[in-house]
Amino acid sequence: MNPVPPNQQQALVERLTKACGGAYPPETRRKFFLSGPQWAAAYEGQALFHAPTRERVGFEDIIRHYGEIGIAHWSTHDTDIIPTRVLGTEEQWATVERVKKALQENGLRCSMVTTETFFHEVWAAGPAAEAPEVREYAKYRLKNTVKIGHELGASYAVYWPGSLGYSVQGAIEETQTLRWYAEGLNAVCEADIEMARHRGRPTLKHCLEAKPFEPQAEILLPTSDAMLGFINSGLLTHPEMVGLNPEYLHELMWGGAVRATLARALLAGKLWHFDINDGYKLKHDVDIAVGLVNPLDWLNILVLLRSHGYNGPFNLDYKPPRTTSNFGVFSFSFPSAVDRFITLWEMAGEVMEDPIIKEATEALKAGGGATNPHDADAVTAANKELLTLHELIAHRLVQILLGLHRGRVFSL
Ligand code: GLT
Ligand code: MN
Ligand code: MN
Repeated sequence: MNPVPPNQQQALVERLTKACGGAYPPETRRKFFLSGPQWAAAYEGQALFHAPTRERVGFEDIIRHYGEIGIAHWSTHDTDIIPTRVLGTEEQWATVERVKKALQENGLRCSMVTTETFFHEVWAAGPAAEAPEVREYAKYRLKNTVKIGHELGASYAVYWPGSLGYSVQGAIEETQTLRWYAEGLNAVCEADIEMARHRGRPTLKHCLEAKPFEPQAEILLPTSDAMLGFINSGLLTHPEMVGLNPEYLHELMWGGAVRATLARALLAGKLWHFDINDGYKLKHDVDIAVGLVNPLDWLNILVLLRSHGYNGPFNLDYKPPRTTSNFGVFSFSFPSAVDRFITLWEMAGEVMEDPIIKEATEALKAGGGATNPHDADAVTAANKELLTLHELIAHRLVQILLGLHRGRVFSL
């Protein structure tokens, strides 16, 4: 192939994107409770060892692009849109007005707001540091975010306590730090009750997001399960207002089975918000777009969520790779992430209706029939042949994923 000069590269990407096919129209995409984070689209490709590869993009452009793609909701950190030094000032409210206008003009709604409690140097010792002034400042920041959330019509607030931990042992006392962290959450929940009453709106759903490592070396609430324990520890004055925002990759990072994490959150009635992406077990937070690494796992997860009627947001918390250009972020990366999600969602519906999986599942549940329940050998013999259906179900799921159940074959 001849070299492709720079002025022909976008056209090539567009042509190949079209050739890929499988794109849903924006109207279809809008039917899903998908949200596009401000920070995901604004990510410039930088990392500890990486310089940025993309130019800065502001919220007005991002919201416009999301609108064109058909991503119906938008989420943001306070400092994604408002510099730290002007938080709480008139300038903040002027920016909030601009956000409202952009959302309205492009047919989007703000679903979630989150407080940045990890980037600025004020959080060097975390959001629940020893110094009372840091903790007061944290409370102020949380309340201010919720205020912005109400103003923008959001229903969810997310908290990612990635800086709640330590890098050197013994420097902090864990129980004390967790108590202080709970005080921050209590303050924001109590303030939210007042704000909601004042505005005649429901309180926000306050969702904790876990990540097992990064940026602290050791993290006090590293998993969604740890957070469930924390919510029920008795430290929170309003545990009913606090739930979870698990992130797919964050649960995979510690080696967990994400579907099982979600199942535990569902049973606890705390699966309120879900950050969707992909990546690898026991690696750092690579935030790859949904379905690019573990499509079979994703299919299974969506079967679980669909069968339990999960109706919260699916937040596209991934980072377009640093090899993707500014143009590629909106022309290819976001649309293709959304479309893979929709395809997997529809496949999950097909799995739920599949007559083979249905019959196999029912047969397994029916067992082999009456036998002496105190006799291990008799119980084993009663359903021995049925158990082959476990592997058959797994095979059928892969068939559905690969389209083999519709006659797609190779070299037959
Ligand atoms: C940060 C983190 C994400 C969280 C964001 C919410 S911040 O980008 O890596 O997983 O969802 O605060
Ligand atoms: Mn996340
Ligand atoms: Mn992540």
